[in-house]
Amino acid sequence: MQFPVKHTQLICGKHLLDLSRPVVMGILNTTPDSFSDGGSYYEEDSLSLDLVLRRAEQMLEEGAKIIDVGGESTRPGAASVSEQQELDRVIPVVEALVVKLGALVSVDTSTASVITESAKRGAGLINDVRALQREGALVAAAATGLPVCLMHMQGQPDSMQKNPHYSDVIADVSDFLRERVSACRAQGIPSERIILDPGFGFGKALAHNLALLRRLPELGGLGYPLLVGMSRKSMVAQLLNRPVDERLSGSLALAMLAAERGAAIIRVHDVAATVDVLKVLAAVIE
Ligand code: 9MG
Repeated sequence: MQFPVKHTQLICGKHLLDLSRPVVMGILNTTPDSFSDGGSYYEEDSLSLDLVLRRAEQMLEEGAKIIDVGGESTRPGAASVSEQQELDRVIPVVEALVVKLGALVSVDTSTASVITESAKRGAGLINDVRALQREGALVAAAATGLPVCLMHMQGQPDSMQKNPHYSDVIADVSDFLRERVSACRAQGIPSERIILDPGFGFGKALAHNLALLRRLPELGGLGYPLLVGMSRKSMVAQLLNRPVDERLSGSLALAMLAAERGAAIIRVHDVAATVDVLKVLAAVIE
């Protein structure tokens, strides 16, 4: 087995991201209510840029190549967030990470104004769990010239885990991603700027998640780098029956399996441990 060689370098604004080996994207949620790290950077009910910067710096030192900043919790059942709240949470953080740390920042958003304002502040990647389907998002993303990650989700976060159903999960996810690629191409986003993501845990039962992981190489066959996020998610809980703070080993096993099956970007909370796992994998593969 070899790591996939297509699209090995992604131009992310001022950064060149080498994807010839799987890389780690560190998660930085600026929300008070995300399922794992929600509220971690709040002091007396307000977001502390100091705490955010400290955590981002730690993740970069541990080997993260990208920091994914989000201002909306998309965990199952999460409350929606207003556009202004999202802007207020995300934009100062993007600016601080770019200016103070020189980080490659990915913005986890579906909102057109957040896409536009983040790009102006130096973000290098747009990560949209709604695959640029929200009003204005596709046009806004195309105008930035940045790479986009298009993720599959069945339903919406408030209800997506109620009764997920597929006739063939691989075919359904592939068809959706192909359609979103066409929409991006039609809007002028070149294929070299597209990343795909099956959306583990987004409107999927355990069997769907496992099938997607097992057959990840088929999604890689669509011809775009794959991003995956399984870190500490409920699929780990379903497999191991562990609370959220005891899901490290399960998350690492899933990261390793995804990388071995061709994932190019692994989105995680536990950066140092995941970087170690990927080093071991690289040594075995080559
Ligand atoms: C924001 N977010 C939460 N989970 C995610 C996943 O699995 N993939 C991507 N691209 N983003 C995610």
